[in-house]
Amino acid sequence: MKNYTKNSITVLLLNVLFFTALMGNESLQVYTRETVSLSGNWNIIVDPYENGFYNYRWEPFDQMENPWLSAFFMDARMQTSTDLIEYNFDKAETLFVPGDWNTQDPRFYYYEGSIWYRKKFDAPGKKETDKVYLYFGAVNYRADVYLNGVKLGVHIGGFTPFHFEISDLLKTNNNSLVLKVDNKRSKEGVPTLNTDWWNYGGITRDVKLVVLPEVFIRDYSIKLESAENKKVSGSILLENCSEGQEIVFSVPELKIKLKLNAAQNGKANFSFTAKNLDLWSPDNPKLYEINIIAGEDNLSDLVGFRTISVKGKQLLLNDKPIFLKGISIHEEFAAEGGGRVNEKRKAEQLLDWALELGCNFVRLAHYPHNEDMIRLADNKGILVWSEIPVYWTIDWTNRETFANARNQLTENILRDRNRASVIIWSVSNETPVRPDRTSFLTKLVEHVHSLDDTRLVSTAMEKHYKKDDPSVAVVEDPLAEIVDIVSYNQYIGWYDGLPAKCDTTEWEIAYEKPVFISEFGGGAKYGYHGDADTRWTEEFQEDLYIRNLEMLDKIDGLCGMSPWILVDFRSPRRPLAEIQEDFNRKGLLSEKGEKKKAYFILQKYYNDKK
Ligand code: GCB
Repeated sequence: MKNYTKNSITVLLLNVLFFTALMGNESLQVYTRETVSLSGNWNIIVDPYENGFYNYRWEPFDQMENPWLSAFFMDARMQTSTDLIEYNFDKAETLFVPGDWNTQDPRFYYYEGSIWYRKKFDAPGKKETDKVYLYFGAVNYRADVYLNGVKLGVHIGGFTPFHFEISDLLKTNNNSLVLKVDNKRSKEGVPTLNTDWWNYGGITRDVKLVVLPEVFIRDYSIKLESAENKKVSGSILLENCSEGQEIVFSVPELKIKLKLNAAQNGKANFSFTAKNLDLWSPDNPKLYEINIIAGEDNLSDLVGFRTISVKGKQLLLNDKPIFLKGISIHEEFAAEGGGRVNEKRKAEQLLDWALELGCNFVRLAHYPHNEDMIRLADNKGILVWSEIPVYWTIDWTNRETFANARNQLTENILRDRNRASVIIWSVSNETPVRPDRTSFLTKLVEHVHSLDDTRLVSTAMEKHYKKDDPSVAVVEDPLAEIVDIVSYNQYIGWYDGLPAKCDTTEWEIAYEKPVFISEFGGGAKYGYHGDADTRWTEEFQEDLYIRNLEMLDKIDGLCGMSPWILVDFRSPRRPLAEIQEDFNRKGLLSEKGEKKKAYFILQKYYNDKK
């Protein structure tokens, strides 16, 4: 390896200083702030062998005191005609950010591995004392992030936001931001090796620069404590402030204006009662502007106030029973050939399809969706089930896997805990009933309670049959004891018998809790017609919906459902030629948005439902 150009620049010593193994997370509220977007074309280098990351002894360059210029994060260029540097971002091809790589170039359709991204940018206008943060909406799956050759850190998990403070590393011009993005699946990952959705890689959500004054509002939380008393409480968290820092919190429409003082840890709690508070609900998605001012910083947001609770087998929104007319949704928009939703208009189209179906609820499967989706749900009055990708067969006894799942849950909750639309945090989907899994998930449920005591916790479980009577379906899962609503997926008529089996199946759910059907469904290819006995026809799916709805309606305590699924979605598990062609066909709409017959069955059921 003598040929390699070595570099001894000392700035790299800083790598050790700035390196953080897995991002810890303090949240940063960014969505409503003025930011500088780094969207656009980024130069990329495809690196299946991770050549830009490891030397030929497989030692990571970024842990060496003097990494060679061959480390891609150095973003180096040949200076003399004899230099040997075997990459050049300036001349490299580009990909659009935000966006998955799979649908931007046919070469990357099935790609799982590393791609390096590089963006050059000038520092945004700022005062000497200002703080600059670099914010990522999501990168799937692992992101190693470098600025001007210095490692900022690593983030693991493909669907939640993370950020770095970069004030001290920023140059006035020509900053080099480099990411190694790796979407390789692994046994110990969350999700693990096996999923039923496309493993879209890349910088899939927005990248933003945020300039903040030295003392700034990092985060806040707000909640309606009681629908009856209309009492609201919350807290505000400042960064870099001294004890006693003044904060003004106001809700102009309610004529609420509170003067607060931060404690030593930067926190200030508040509460108020507003007898004239108009509660948020699907029928009345009322949002109030709130303003927080602290020193030179101010943060505004739109917030709805509602409660969600259970009483016996009843689900109550603002103390009144509600039936969740739901549908499951993947964060994908393939209508125009794309994959992951990377624009607000696409998120909005998905929600508008759900509204047209008659829904007041969406299950955002199987991972946190983009923030636009949640904000739009707030605006449109759609209730939300929010989930992390603890799916099927996680490595239950691995401590890192647990830390990773817990971290994704934290990041999800801290991003969305002020959104009225979100009523359920789900910790997993279809996991096997065994002690190591139950202890893993119990700890996650406890973690949710510690972060947010205002919402329900659930998980999508599975059904079983009574041992002595196979015509009676039951849920036997210790997890059902600790979640707030008993939710489960069931596929009678598709994986379990044919649709007629619904007619002879009865349900006995032994728990004194509301019952929610988190999935049911079957596949149909749009435009493929035949009789109801022919699998993949629209008629088969239509019949399956008719019989399932009739069966499910008889369940004692049924509080709603989110059939599987709104739109056909890509999955590597679905290769059947002429029918699937890489799409799971259980959508009520084709990937282009064409309505199948079953769509109208569910629409009528929801429209008739009180
Ligand atoms: C399930 C999973 C979902 C799959 C679906 C299917 O139970 O929760 O992720 O896509 O079944 O189509 O098999």
